[in-house]
Amino acid sequence: MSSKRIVVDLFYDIISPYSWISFEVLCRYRPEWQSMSLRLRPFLLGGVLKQSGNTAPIDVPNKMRYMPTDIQRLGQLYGVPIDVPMDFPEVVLKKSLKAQRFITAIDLLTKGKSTEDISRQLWRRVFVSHQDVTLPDSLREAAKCCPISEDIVEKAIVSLDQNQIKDKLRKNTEEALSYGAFGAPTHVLHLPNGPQMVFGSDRIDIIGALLGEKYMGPLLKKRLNN
Ligand code: GSH
Repeated sequence: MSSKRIVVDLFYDIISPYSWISFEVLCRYRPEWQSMSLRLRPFLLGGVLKQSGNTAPIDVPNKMRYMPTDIQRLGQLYGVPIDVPMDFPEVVLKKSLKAQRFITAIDLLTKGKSTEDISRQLWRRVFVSHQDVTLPDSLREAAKCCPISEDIVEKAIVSLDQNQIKDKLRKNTEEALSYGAFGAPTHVLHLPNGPQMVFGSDRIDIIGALLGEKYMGPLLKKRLNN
């Protein structure tokens, strides 16, 4: 493999608990997988499901009943403190549009420096402390837990309905769709022989294999060679 790093786009939405799992595992592997250049790409899961013709999990009652248990199990196995809220269907219906636009704005305003922090704090609000992520004050609260200046936060809040942010989020969503996205998390590996799309937080081992890197489990436990 050449020494040039391979861009791995993680397209995610904070309404998707599976995206949080992928995000945390890939952030853990970022210093370990030297060939990977991880790019965090907020998109709109609702748009992806609709435009790909997929059925939203919320429209499949058995899936919605199964998901909390699956997520709880995965959270423990992957070391991510997810606790699916009892009113998850209502939370999904409230949508993640403002939160995703806020991440997009923070990403642009901090040139990517605070994208990881703000995304994690918004996931924590939905899946740990079960708090709102739709109102400006909720977004401000999330940002208080990150090293982001108040000035930047206010600029981001003001820009939530501006075309630059709306367009950027739409472009991310369209780009993911163009690589074949139908849900979240969607990963796109920009390999020398062409892009490869990988769906799901349960495919990190496949991502490692495609990059030619060693996967040592979700908790990145290094095994001793014997
Ligand atoms: N097996 C995947 C994983 O473990 O990550 C499931 C991911 C998943 O169900 N994601 C939801 C989705 O996009 C959003 S939270 N579902 C669409 C589908 O599965 O077709």
